[in-house]
Amino acid sequence: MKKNNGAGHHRIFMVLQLAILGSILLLGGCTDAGSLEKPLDLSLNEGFKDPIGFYDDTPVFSWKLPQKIKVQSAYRIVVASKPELLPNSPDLWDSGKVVSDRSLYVPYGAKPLSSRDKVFWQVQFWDGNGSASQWSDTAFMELGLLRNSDWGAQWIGLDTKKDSIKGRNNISIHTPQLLRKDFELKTQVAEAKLYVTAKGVFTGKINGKAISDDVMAPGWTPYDKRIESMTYDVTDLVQEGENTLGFQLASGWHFGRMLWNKMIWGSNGSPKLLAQLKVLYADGSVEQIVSDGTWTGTTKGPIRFSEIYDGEIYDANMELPGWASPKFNADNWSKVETMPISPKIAIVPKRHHAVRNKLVLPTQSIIKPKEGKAVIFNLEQNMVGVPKLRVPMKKGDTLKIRFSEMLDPDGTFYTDNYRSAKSTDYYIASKDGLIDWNPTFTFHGFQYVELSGFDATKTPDKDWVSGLVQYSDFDANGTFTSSHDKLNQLQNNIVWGLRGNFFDIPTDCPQRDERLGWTGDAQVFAPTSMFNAKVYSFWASWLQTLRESQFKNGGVPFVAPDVLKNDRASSGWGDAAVIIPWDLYRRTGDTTVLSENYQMMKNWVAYHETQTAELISDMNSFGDWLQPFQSEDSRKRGDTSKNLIGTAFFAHAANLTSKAAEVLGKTQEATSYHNLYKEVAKAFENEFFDAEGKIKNGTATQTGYLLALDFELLSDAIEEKAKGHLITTISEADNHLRTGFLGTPLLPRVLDAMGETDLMYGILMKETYPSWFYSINQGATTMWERWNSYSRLEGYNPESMNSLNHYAYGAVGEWMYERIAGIQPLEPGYKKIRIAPLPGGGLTSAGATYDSPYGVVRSSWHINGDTFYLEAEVPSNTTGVISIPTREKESVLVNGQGMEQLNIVSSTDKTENTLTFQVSAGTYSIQANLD
Ligand code: RAM
Repeated sequence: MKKNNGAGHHRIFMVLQLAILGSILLLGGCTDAGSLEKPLDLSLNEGFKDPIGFYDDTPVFSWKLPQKIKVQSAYRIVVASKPELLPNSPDLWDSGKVVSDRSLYVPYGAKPLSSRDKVFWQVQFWDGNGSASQWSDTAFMELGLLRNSDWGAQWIGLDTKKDSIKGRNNISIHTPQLLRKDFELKTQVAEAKLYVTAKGVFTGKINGKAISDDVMAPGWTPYDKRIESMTYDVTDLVQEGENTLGFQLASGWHFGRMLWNKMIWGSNGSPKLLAQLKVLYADGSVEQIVSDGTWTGTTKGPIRFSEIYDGEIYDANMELPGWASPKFNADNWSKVETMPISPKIAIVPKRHHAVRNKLVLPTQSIIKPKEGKAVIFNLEQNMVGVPKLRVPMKKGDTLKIRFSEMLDPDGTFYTDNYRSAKSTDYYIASKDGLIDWNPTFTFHGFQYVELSGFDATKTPDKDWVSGLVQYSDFDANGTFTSSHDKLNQLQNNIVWGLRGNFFDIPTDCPQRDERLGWTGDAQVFAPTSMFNAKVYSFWASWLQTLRESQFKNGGVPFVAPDVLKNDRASSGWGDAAVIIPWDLYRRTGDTTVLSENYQMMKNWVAYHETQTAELISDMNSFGDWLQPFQSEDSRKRGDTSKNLIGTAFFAHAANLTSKAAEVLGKTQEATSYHNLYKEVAKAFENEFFDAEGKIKNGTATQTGYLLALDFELLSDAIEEKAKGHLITTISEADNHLRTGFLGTPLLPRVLDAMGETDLMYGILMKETYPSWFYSINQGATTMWERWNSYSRLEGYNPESMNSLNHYAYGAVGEWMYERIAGIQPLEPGYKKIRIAPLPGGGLTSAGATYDSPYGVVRSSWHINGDTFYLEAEVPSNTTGVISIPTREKESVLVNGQGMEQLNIVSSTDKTENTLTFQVSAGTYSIQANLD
């Protein structure tokens, strides 16, 4: 398939340059290891370490320098087909010694690799004095099946459509199926790799043992264009002699009733599996077992029903012991139907990590309602995933498992906000005693689990229920703490909002009959997510989905994958197509994310233009979605004019596209997009701002001013005046925010840039509605969709569109890291870092750690009396600019020494009362008198 759009060309060009440079600089036969400590943390592309089933045949290489090293002056990468060839005889690629401080995203400089290739690599660097390091440990990667033609298998499955149940809107609900195949392996096996995917979702076993812990694999992509495959190393599961492959297959997203009961991809046919097991024998011969017409299947397994929104039904009486092992009698199983692989749908390796069980939350307390036999288990944390049950039951009884995010004041379940999602599981017991179970092909958003139907002679125990927290398999990337409990709770809620909504794709909510990749939500939350978790590959993958979902006319759908299929776009939502690539580039320094998405960015700007008359936009918009105190007729879209919003985003999109063009070396395009930005900005100012800097032709909202100021759309004189009006709109709101989805992330950025940080602290720490702490005061353990989703006084928001796990307002996390703690990139990828903490809001301490592409950045401060203390860490191969809140240069000590002694040149900013100085990589203990 045509991969990565423009990225290929860009890379090939750079590769050539590097190859030439490399060969000039290669010192003959110089593979000598130096004495400096070796480079660490070798990774590929968006942070993959020793991946198998990798997706990219021309990867980019990254490494980190040991902490002591300040800068890199040169590097050398060697790549070979066998580890023993390294480092001296790399048969695939030798970059040669390249004089460069680049330690991230260095393109592979040889011809593209092929499907299944396994390659090994090492890297060595030279420091600022020209001393060489030892060679790194050997890292590797193995490619998955990159092309449809790599598959010898066929799609297989039972025709479950013919006896499917008809659900809402006459949608077919398919019974999950089991598929199996017995096979012989003739001699000792050296290695076995399983390549597998599904139209639907699957779990697999070999000889009775699970092939992986992945949940809901292969995940969710635009299935009419691309289906991702998984690669598993199953060497330890196969054996000489008899073997069995067994799979469970269910509808998942592919055959699910997506939003408001639409069947998008699965209206024809039934779920299907595609599997290919490649066995390498010890004697060097190869054998493949593929999914084909020789497999058999049954729908008579224990999972009777599975649906993402509605839940799962499991009948233990129908368990088939040994079904995925040899010697099982499958005589009454049916032959599967087969379907060839279509050339129109690319089957490619998954390009980020599948969902997994990431955490286990225990029950904290048990509630017994006054009436009825149900018992409620409270995890005291709103989460996403499935319950893990160890419950005593009586043979033949049905355990009913219900979920809710919060309770009604009378202690009963609040489930109005699940809307039509039944979100209920059932387990039918086959014997007396403890059952051990969790659902497989559904997930829920919940804090409370209600059980009924258990053995009533037993007293409910907390051990009966715990929560398996499921999200895409990434690690944490940063930490934020402060001296303020509610601020810490807010950080916690932001992280839980992230965990709850990074379920293979970025979703708006995880619990109701929606759970879709809303583009607007994604664009506001992406920066904060990058601080908190290693989600670069997650986003890069979703951007591919976004590219594939873009309409021919450049419009970008409301949600991606696009299940609405209405060819409609919204300003502020479709802008995810430009904002996210640019932000990812800023955070990582990886130009690939720009080259991959540049065409999409251009197309989106072109679409903006089609929605304008004389550069003023009339694009449809969800507006400043869910703005508090909006007028009655705003239809949730807030009071900011949609024309103002559309025009502002048009200008901003042109501006970011211009910046991307510049990075990619497309100078002419950079100029023309820049000119477009300026022209639109001018039109914007004329249309929406009067000579006094006040909004005209629409309601003067906080968000209207924020868009104009953050996107830099006003001329200097008008801008100054507009700032004053912004402050007025805030003070008229008693220093509360009045922003919805679009305005909220801009509020801290703009007030900070204006030097109004005290005001921003005030807004952040407001306890009353609307504010962040308000939801915390009402008991929130996650971010909520609305500023007033629930209040202890008034109960739930009467609207059923009321998710209690919605990350959008968590966008303030960016400011918490960047300014309260004080870690910001000054150059893409944190090559140059600003450490500028901002004491305020009565905080006596705050701090963050952030694992940047170059290594850990730390900024942690506290105040003791009149003295300010800062611990700062600037990673190797970067430089830092530190700003501290003092003007008393003489009072400053850096690692115990005065600045004069250290020869540190500093500058003072009188308006901000800060002292600023440059540092090289290292750790710094700083203290200073506060002004
Ligand atoms: C609802 C959700 C979602 C938002 C759209 C416009 O579906 O609130 O987060 O983006 O509306």
